Amino acid sequence: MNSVMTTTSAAARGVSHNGQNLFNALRAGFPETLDACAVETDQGLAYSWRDLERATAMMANLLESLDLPAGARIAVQVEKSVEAMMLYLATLRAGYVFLPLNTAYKSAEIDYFVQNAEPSVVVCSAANFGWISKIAFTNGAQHVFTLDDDRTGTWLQRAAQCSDQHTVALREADDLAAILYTSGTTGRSKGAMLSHANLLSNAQVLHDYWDWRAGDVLIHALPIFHVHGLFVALHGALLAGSKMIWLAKFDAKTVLQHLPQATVFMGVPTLYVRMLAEPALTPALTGRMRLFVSGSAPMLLETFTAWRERTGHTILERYGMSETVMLTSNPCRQDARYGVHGSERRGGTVGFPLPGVSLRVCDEQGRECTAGEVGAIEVKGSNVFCGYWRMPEKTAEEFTADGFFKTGDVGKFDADGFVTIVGRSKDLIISGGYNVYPAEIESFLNELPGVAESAVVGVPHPDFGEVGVAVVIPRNGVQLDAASIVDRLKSQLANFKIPKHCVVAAELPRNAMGKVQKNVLRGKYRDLFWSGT
Ligand code: MCA
Ligand code: AMP
Repeated sequence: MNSVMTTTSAAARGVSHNGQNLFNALRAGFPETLDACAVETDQGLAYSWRDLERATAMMANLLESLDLPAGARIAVQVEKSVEAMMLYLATLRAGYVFLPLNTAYKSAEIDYFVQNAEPSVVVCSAANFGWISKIAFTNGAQHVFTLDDDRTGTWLQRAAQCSDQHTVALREADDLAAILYTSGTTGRSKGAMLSHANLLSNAQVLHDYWDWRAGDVLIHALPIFHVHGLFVALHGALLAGSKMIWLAKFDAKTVLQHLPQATVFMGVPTLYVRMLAEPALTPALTGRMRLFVSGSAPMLLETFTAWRERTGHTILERYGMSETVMLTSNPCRQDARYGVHGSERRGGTVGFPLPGVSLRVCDEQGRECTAGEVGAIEVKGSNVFCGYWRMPEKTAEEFTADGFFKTGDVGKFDADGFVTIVGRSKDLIISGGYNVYPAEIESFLNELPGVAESAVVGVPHPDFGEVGVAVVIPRNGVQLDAASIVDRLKSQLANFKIPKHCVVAAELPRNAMGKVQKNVLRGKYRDLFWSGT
């Protein structure tokens, strides 16, 4: 274990890599001593850097043996495991496009993603093979494999027969590395296309900005089907040649047990709220830690303050999106661009634009706001995605004439340069770090028999930060039952999207223009779970 602490990464030693394939850059971060421990799991397994190198080579050879078309998508809906992470790296290595899918998605959701992305290969759990393979083959996939979190499945059986020598596929900077589906405020989900250069440039900026080093040990407790766990956390550790303590699922007590061996932790605010609820959280546990990162959802100032009081550590909050990876960050060490404030982590803000990211706040006329003025956040940089998969019109709509991406977030700069997000122009609920789009839930609700219309709004929640409340209006003469409506939704949608409360009402509040007044509903239900804000 200690050997990892004493090795220097190849990236740190300035070892160069060929081509633009992100995998090459990540592999250049592996330490010289490949036998050192790269990943230790909560199941008691240990993987060396050599294991990562060999297994990704075998899996990449398997992908290449399938004779897939250039740019083939590899869609993956599996439980978190080191092998699932290797499958992601192998997809990069072989030069194909990784398409991760939340394990909570149900058949209607998977059906849409597979129809839209047309993956050549689908990898799923053995338990879901029946229905997923049907969807996959119906939509033209050539191969469906299984992979489970106990190191079983046809994917591993086949990979075990492949050579562990593999030449990394040459890729151009603009070639796609991944597609991440993000829901739309209207219509269906959009696939955000991220290139090797998008991901690599952001990973390198974060490597420097967060002062990653070979001696770091990351507690990896996030899912690996979204940006935070798959890119921000994983790329950070790999580029630095840092060991990961790999937790299959977040559990506050388990994280606390591992804190004394770790130096870096990343989480959404809910994870910090849950750890604060543990009496065992004391400064003694966090003595070796150097960095706690929070993002994906707004962190309440009271959580930020409570964490500092309980542990002596100041959480670093940062802000990003699937379309852009990371955009802003509070500083880890001195940021020379911001003078006396350049080393301050300011609670309630998401910090400064990262080096290489142009971020502006604009009013409705498109003029740049001055410090303190609230407006739309727009961004530009090598981290900004290549567009939405097969949606050129939608892509064009989301960019300004001068090439800035419209984030849909509303915010401001303060006089010292810190960015604060004050709201969203997009109708979005962020619940425990997962995005829930009211329009999607409403469209499912409106399809149910007897439903005339519906509205879904987000309200404060002590654990998830925000949760959905559904207000459903029956058709004339129909009796609706809220509990059975929720049951119907549960059979069709991922569990985190299910409104935590459902009300059957006579009508929706509307303004003079006939538009539903969601702010009135938010006000009405805001104390339903929590009156703490
Ligand atoms: C679970 N449940 C939820 C959520 N998670 N409800 C609302 N919101 C959620 N996030 C519900 C389930 O539906 C279930 O309800 C019950 O809680 C227990 O489910 P379970 O899976 O056991 O929950 P858990 O293990 O306690 O999960 C909570 C969690 C998880 C650990 C906070 O949601 C999580 O890992 N969140 C992190 C998401 C993340 O990585 N986001 C990054 C996105 P029932 O029993 O009624 O069925 S990347 C991003 O946003 C950008 C780019 C960025 O900036 O990073
Ligand atoms: P996603 O669609 O999962 O990429 O979610 C991106 C959205 O998450 C952003 O547009 C923001 O609204 C939100 N977000 C991410 N990080 C933060 C943060 N630190 N504070 C507030 N909102 C955030």
